[in-house]
Amino acid sequence: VEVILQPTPALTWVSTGGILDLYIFLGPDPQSVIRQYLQIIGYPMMPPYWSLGFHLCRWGYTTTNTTRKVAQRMHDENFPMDVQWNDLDYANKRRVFTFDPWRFGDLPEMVEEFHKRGMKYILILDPGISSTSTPGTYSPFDDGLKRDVFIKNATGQILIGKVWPGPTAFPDFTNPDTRQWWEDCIRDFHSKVPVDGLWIDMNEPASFVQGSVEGCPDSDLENPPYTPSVVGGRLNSGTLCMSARQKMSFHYNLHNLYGLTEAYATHSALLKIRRKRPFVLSRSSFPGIGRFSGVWTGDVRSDWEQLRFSIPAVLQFSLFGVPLVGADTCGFGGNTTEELCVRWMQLGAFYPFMRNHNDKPNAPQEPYVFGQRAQAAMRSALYLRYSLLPFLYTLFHHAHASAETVARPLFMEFPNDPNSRTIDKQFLWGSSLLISPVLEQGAVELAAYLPPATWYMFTGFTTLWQFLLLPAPLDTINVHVREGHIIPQQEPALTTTASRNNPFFLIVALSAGGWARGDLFWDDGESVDTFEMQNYCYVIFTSQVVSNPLKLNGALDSLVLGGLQVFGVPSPPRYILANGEKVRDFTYRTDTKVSF
Ligand code: MIG
Repeated sequence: VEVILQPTPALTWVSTGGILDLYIFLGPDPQSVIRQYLQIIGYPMMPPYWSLGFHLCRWGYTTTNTTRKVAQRMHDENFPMDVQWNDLDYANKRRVFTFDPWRFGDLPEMVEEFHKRGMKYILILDPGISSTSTPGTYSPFDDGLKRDVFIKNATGQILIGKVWPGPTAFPDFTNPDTRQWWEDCIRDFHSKVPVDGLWIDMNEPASFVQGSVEGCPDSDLENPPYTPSVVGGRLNSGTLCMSARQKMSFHYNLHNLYGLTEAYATHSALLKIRRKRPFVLSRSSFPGIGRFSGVWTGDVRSDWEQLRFSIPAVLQFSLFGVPLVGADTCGFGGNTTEELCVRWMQLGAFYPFMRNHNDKPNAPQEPYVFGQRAQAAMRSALYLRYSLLPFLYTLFHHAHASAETVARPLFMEFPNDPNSRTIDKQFLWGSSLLISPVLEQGAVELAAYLPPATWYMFTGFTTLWQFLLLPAPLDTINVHVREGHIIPQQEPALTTTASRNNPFFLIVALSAGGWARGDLFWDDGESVDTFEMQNYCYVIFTSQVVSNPLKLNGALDSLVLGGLQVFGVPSPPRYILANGEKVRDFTYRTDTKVSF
């Protein structure tokens, strides 16, 4: 079905037949619509805590030593980073489940080194399995043949397309035998290279030839009575023949499910092999994929327009039940500029998933390649993100448990405010943090909108509901806290492995009535189903009382509250008590009404 949104406003539906089920979610409010939708397609998975840290990748880290040096430079220059990635460079002749014996011969050792330093490692998997290696030398194909896991063409032979390794067969993930074979391939590889997650690319599925190396038969499935305006003009352009056969049906019926079925197989495999919360990142997506995977927005260009478009892209995936989403910071295609990269790292610090990734021919864009001023701006954006990770993680818990959104459009939170409806240059984290990034080249101030509430800057200064100009020099991303909310933070560190042991801090943003509320979900960050198995802590903070933990399983042991700031205290407090004792060490500022 093709659905076209008309300006009238109206929807045009074009279908060439089949059964059409329509679901209508009545809300009444936007958050309820999303929950009703996710009740059908599934609530999102809980991501591992480390996956909310910073990820660094590029196509073109051509050896283990180059890759090591990148991570080392990040560390030496004090940039927080949890995960080092490799693109196709690692693979032997670009074949998945192998690694290049010369350039990546010590890949297993490199991964162990990262692990020792509290970091994680991820690499790319393409679905295409090379079909032209000498028999007996590439077991994913040999074994796949034996187990009959590949998609067939209309006459029943294995369909061969072309991707990075040359001619390739495509696993049929609708076949349970394929999922078992895929798990075995991942298990075997993981026993040598203990990856922490997998990046599944090219899973539209993409192919460099039309349909197959032999083309496609002339049939109704390849040439239906109506073809929507797809890239290349034909349904089989840049992908497989529509008449290809999968276990469940023709590829025509399953094409859009390829990424979803691969994400499901990859998630299940990682779960069985690692027995920890899986991390999968997929390029192709379909409703329901948020149960298994995060998504990135593909090959964005390094330009200001794509920076701007990334906000609606991220917000849409929030609505689709894929809260773990982001665009490649600084842009993937083409050379970035220092200013663009700073602004993109600042915005990226508020993507739920934050990865800097770059295409092979381009100038480098790791934070440390830029001038000191740009580096300082990126470093502070990363530290800000890391300090807010307990809050972000708690939002992910609410997404997982109650279908709330993490990155949230303003209209969801302020459905009755007409101004909020059209805003796509700002967004919220949950209901309480408003992010107003710079999206224009050369800008040092920003026309922003504050929806109906009192908003606090991190300095404690307040602003009210209005359109306004915010100062935004290169080192600044504007973030406001909404009155009535308490934000849990933690002292940042260079990895989440380290930051998770640091003291917590609270920002208490009082409402005019003098109240505020917030919460913290905390667990070991990587065990499976901690919420479902009641293996977590949940603390509610209110402006009057920090509650005893509602649920306590030991994960909070040895964690300390290092301090708190209260915004909006109308007059200087006479004294402050902590556990019944007077606190000596506090200050009050008359200008900002901040007490800490
Ligand atoms: O045809 O693996 O979107 O992130 O770096 C390009 C190489 C294949 C596309 C992905 C991009 C990745 C690249 N891949």
